[in-house]
Amino acid sequence: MGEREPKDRTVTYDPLLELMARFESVRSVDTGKNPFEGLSIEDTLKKHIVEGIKRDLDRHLEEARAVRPPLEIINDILLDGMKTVGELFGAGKMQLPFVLQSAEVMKAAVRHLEPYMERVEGSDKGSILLATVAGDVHDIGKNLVDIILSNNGFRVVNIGIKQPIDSILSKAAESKCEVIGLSGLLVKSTLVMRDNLLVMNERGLHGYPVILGGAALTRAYVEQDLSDVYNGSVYYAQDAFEGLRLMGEIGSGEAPTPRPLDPEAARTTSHRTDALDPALYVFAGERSEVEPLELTPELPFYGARKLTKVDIHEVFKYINPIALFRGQWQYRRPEGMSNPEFSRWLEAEAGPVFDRMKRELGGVLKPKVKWGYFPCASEGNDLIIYEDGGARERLRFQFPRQREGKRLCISDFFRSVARTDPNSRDVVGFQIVTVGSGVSAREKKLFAAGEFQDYLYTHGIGVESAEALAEYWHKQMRAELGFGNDDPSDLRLLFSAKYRGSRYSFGYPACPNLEDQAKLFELLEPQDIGIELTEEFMLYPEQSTSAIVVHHPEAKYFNVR
Ligand code: B1M
Repeated sequence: MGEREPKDRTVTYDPLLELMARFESVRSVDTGKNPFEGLSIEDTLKKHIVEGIKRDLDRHLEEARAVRPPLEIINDILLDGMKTVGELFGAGKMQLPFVLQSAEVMKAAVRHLEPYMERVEGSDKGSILLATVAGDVHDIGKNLVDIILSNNGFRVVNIGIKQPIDSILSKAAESKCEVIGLSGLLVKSTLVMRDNLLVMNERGLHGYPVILGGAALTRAYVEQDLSDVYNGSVYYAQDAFEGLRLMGEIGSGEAPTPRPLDPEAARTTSHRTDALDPALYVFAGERSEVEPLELTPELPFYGARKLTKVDIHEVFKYINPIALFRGQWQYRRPEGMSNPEFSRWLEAEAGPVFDRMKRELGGVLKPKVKWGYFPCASEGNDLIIYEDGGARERLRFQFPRQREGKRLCISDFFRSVARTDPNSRDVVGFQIVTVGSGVSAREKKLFAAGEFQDYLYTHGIGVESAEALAEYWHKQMRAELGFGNDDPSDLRLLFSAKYRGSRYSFGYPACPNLEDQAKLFELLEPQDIGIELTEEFMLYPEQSTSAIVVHHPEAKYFNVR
């Protein structure tokens, strides 16, 4: 991976940057002069860290080593640089990709110094066992936490994804970790975390402080419900930096007590495990006012087809830059910057990275699609899928209905069984797409090599390419169904679903039952394009996604609660 020196890594030049003032006068970018000229060795090394500069790092570390022991270089100089990075990030003055670039330099520096250090027990600021819980395959969130903690002086034992509590506890004991950190993105993972805490109680292991993180968690759930369940201390970390703050506080013996919640906030941040409780869904009763269509599209063909040759550059056109830049790469609009200014900044900063990544990953991503159409009819909340000819039931989906408001349910968009016969069934589409497993292999290598910034960039492109392929193929399906001409000409409008019908993914709020993936597999049999369903109804490769395609013009995203 070629070394890239940063341009201006900060978004604005406001007073907070005075933290970096002593580096300002010698910015490498504009002057072409030696960026370190006139700086003490301490400031030189801090500049390496804060500005993420790898060039000449080894030489400067050797200079420092001539006058200071390596451990002191790490603790007093390099970690101080990382502290500044954390402060800039916390104040919204530095973006995550640049934080990762600083972490890369930190890691490279520690690697350089390690051979000269004796490993002193307890020389780290604290230790944490990190795992993604059983049944959950999400790696990136946990790995970002690993990068931030380990490059800020903590010892991290990262044991990977899908970890049962037994291995979490035995590895924590074996590696003498003080804290346990659990991550998970699935709604189900929040229940697994609860079960894990109960096991720890039972085994008298509540001496471990536990930090929990992941998108399906809420602060209220952790700091109230789980705090009540666990006999020890349990904390919620919204992001890696909150994890860092918590580790600091736990390590310094300040043993923070979870903040008491404002009762109003607790009411509004209700927990999402209700997404798993069938008792909370309405499977019968009053229908919505959606009228199925009198004239439905012709079945384009019956059953499933596959496409194994897709031009990846065509797929790239369907990547939603907002989801990539803000969602995956986590660029944030700094306070005081207007939206148009931020868009321009993003275009200048993230745009070239996007172009580079497209070039580098073009050959790694292997897009493949399986899709199909089936005769169908609704019966209450059920959607019945028929065999070819429409006479015999093949399988049925049972969708939940909104309890309030419009009382929507996916089956309402289809003609009812009472009003159709085998010759006049409605039509439903299904799709499943993948960009293959090559990108995960590449991510692993980048992470292991300490190329953290490219790790984040690569992961983001990988998963957003899968989403883009789904968008692209949904467009083809609208054309096959006969209403492709209704599509907007501006591709960007596709990202806000400005087209006829909708693509609903199982596990998302209108059809939350992840187990329906098994029925989709029965219909599409995507194993021949390399997609497998795990026991927990997740898709392998990770960069895959599936959906039910509904043609009704009123079908739009909705939440079932
Ligand atoms: Co999908 N997906 N997805 N998806 N996806 C989720 C996870 C979902 C929550 C969306 C939703 O319902 N609103 C939902 C799961 C819900 C459930 O459990 N039922 C979901 C679903 C259902 C699915 C599919 C099943 C849909 C389908 O195809 N039928 C499918 C499954 C894919 C598979 O099985 N392989 C699928 C597919 C996809 C894409 C491929 C298109 C894409 C990438 C998925 C991936 O990353 N592997 C995708 C995306 C992008 C998302 C969302 C929108 C974003 C996830 C993400 O990349 N976050 C997600 C909804 C959401 O999170 N808002 C969703 C960025 C990542 C860096 O954040 O891991 O949260 P995160 O880590 C953060 C913090 O949480 C925190 O710090 C990190 C850094 O700041 N943190 C910690 C995490 N762990 C921590 C530990 C700590 C401290 C902090 O201390 C120990």
